[in-house]
Amino acid sequence: MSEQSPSPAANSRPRSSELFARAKQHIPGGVNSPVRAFKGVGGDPVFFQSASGSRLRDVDGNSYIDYVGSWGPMILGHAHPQVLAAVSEAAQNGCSFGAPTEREVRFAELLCRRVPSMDKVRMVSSGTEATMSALRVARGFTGRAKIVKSDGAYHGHADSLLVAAGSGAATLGLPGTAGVTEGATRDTLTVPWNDFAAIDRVFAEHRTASGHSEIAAVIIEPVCGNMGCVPPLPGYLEHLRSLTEQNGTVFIFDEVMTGFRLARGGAQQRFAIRPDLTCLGKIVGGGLPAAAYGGRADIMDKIAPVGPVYQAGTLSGNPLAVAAGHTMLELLDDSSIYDRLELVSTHLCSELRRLCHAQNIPAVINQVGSMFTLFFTDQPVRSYDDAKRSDTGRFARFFHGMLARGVYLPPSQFEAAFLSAAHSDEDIEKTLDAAREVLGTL
Ligand code: HOZ
Repeated sequence: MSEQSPSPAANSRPRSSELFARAKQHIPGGVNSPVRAFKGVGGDPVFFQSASGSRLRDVDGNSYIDYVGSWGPMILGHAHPQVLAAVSEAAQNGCSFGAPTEREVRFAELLCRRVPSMDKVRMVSSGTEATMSALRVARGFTGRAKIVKSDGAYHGHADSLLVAAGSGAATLGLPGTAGVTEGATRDTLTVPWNDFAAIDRVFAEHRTASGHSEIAAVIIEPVCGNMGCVPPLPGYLEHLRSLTEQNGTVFIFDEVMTGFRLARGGAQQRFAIRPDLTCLGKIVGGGLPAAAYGGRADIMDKIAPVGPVYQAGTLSGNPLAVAAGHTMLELLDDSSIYDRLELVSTHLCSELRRLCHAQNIPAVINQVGSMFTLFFTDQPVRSYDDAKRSDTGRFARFFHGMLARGVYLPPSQFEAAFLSAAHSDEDIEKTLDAAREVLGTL
């Protein structure tokens, strides 16, 4: 694939627009997942043809430096040759057995070595399944019903979690979701992210007559990525850990985005906090549909067929997905990858900050490792309410200016951008050149 970025004038997308019109005839909204429809920024989505390293190529022949990375999995860049080879080798032996394989055993061993809090792990096919199942086992283990999530956090689209949800629900401004019954969300409690007093209050308010907590689980994204990137305040994760421990509540890290991205062992390694259960997705499948949940053996042993909590899946532990994920995690064993990701992301974000400042454009750039978001606001962004106060119209103009200059950012203010190991210094300089021009027009 050519590494040439097209000039703005050349970056038109008639074929994408034609495909979008056709797609809308037979696919709801023309897309298979809502954020992709560009409702958050306006205009027609880009239809892609191929990808390699840090670059995407669309159906009109335009090339883009990619900061979406398939929403997180492509930490090594697109079409990594070793990952492709592993998938094609696995495919020669059959695409799915619906029965155990040696590959799954080796993968489970690797995951339990790599993720600090993981004694046992169960493979599933999507992040939604991982969080839904983790909550079910937390309820089965504790015998309690209530769960707590943060406003603006997104943990997939299971009914009980579509309350004050981030990601696509935030992009479309949907506070709740039609089709989800009151019964399904009755036991879901929400608190503002990073609000110490609010979580204390929820624990104080939900106790039985004998004083026991009614809360089965607290589920969090240790660094929120679905309201844009919003890190935890110092001490917040520690506070949640000790509160859940005191109350016999299962503490769940949804590391679908942060797992193997923020450190070799995920956010829990980076922040040195041990959750009881961890949900994994995205990188764990190496770009194929795979996810997992795991943690303390005494909790995981409640799952069928050992225990009474039922959970199953025909494609769980799929050999192609496991081959891709295993190869990617082996490649990520090299800590120098994380060192460079940190360095390059920090450089990109501090230069973007400098450019905004030079143009007198109020902006906050939140960054943790290779996850970041630019919010057009003059106030710190520490919660979903803060994120919602940023200038989304300006974000949309910035997004389109960058797109026209060959830089593909997440098409929503409420999604994190991701850097990959394949982004070269030249990619970063081109991105900054584009940003300088676009910011000048805002
Ligand atoms: N909800 C995903 C990111 N937070 C995006 C899904 C997609 O469009 O692929």
